[in-house]
Amino acid sequence: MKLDDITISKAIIESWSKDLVDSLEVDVAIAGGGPAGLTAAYYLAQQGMQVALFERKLSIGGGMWGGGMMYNKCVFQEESLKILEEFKIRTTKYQEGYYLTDSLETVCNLCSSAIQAGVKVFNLISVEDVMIRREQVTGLVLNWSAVGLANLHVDPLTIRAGAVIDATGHAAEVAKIIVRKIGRKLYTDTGDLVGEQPMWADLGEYAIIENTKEVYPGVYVAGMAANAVFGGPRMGPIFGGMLLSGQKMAELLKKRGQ
Ligand code: 48F
Repeated sequence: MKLDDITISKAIIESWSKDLVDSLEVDVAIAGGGPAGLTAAYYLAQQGMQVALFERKLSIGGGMWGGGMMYNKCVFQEESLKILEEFKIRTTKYQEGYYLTDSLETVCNLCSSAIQAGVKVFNLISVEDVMIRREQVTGLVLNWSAVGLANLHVDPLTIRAGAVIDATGHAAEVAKIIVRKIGRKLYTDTGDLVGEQPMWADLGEYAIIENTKEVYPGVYVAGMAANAVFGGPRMGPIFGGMLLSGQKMAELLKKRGQ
């Protein structure tokens, strides 16, 4: 059969546009496609929720690809083994309590499981603002990452969401936008971002679970963003906390009836 170039273009444009139109009103919108965002997205979709995830970069996976200092291995603790099994990510035991995965396999499996569970992933799109109605975040304001990179003056588009998850990692970008736009009103001691603490894997990994919670009406923080907002330590290339944080987020939103 002869191939028609225009049909190829039409197929892509129509199908992608439909995905975005279908995602203009979702149960949960996630900013950031690192390990925490992908894990939350997967479990939320498994619960039957409509989930859209927006990732600034071309590639999904955030800080996982490079393992530790570009050695592409990730370390996981015992508590995260069940989640790794769920994603069919293979582990090898290094010693009691320490497990290794191939970082590339880890990202690929998290991503493909999320998409196959029904998550709509939009890469190359940045969250640049939030929509607030009556002191509640009700959606995200989006633009092409390329627009920001090229410093172009192009207005964004908006989507509505029952809940927003800030899974933007160290930068905690959604929480930062809220403080910038409406002042120090976060559910932290100062109302502002407390800021992440120096590296301490043991404390950081446990703090991140505790810090995975609502940070402003309608906005929840997961992954490294949770420690950046509430003031927990960073933890480097151990990643169990990110997956456990994503899983906890899905449980929280289920309880909230989102
Ligand atoms: O940084 P990232 O991997 O966050 P995470 O899921 O995991 C943290 C670990 O990778 C590591 C660590 C473990 O010890 O500390 O850093 O919490 O993924 C965050 C993703 O969010 C994207 C960013 O490109 C990255 O892929 N992102 C950041 N800001 C925006 C964004 C934004 N405004 N809009 C869309 N995506």
